[in-house]
Amino acid sequence: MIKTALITGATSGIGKATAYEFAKNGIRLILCGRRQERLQAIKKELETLTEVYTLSFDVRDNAGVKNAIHSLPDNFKHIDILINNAGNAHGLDPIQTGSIEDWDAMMDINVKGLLYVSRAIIPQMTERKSGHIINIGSSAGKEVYPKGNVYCGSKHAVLAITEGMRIDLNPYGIKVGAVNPGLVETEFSKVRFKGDKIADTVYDGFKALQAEDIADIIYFVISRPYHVNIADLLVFPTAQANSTTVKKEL
Ligand code: NDP
Ligand code: 8X3
Repeated sequence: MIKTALITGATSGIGKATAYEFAKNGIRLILCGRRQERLQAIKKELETLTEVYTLSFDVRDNAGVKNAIHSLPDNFKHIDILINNAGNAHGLDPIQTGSIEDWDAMMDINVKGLLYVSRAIIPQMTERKSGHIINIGSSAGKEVYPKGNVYCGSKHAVLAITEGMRIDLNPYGIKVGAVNPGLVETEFSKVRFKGDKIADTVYDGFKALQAEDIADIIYFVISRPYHVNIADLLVFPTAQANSTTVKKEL
């Protein structure tokens, strides 16, 4: 039977690459993000491969999230796979000078947004006693690095919430896991550094992970047999040993 996946943050980077990978494999798609034009363009490209529906909402807006999920047409209402991917780092500052606006964005999007989307979808999974949820964490959810404070906090929260989901949803046979990448070359650094030119140098001197590498892994995770749940996966580019050790050739 054809499965349906809802991907948040599908307008760019890891979410977009996952949409392409899933489409190649015939998975019906619900693509989410704030940038409507991008969603439409991706839908147009992928519609030759699979059925695609787009939902434009900000994950920070719980009412908007609920309305969007509620508005799904019948043929997209049954969600088998949820990829909680929307998120970003905002800023890289020591705690004493950090921006409250950046902190709010990271906690509201990476943590609360993930919760809002999950809360809107999980009840249909518990009712059917089936489903698969993948939360995109980060190596920043496993170790804290200088000036990473609140972003690392948000991703540590994602890991704790993933574990909590896995425990609570265990009686329902729902799979829950986290995929935690190190450095991936996406629009992530442009958002983190707000377009500052330092954003263009983050991936210089080494081969960073590409969004497609993570999409491959996500497809691998969702295509295992039912009895296999990849609960927690950490992936670095070969040049990276941990958050602060990256072999660069400049
Ligand atoms: P991108 O900046 O390329 O993509 C981020 C996606 O999140 C966009 O599609 C964006 O869509 C969406 N998004 C951001 N804020 C909101 C919001 N308020 N409401 C709805 N959607 C939102 O970054 P990545 O692909 O790299 O990041 C994806 C995930 O991977 C994030 O959770 C990130 O923390 C994680 N990650 C990234 C790593 C990296 O090095 N790049 C490493 C480890 C983890 P739109 O703006 O259209 O709403
Ligand atoms: C993204 C990886 O090292 O920029 O989550 O925090 S890092």
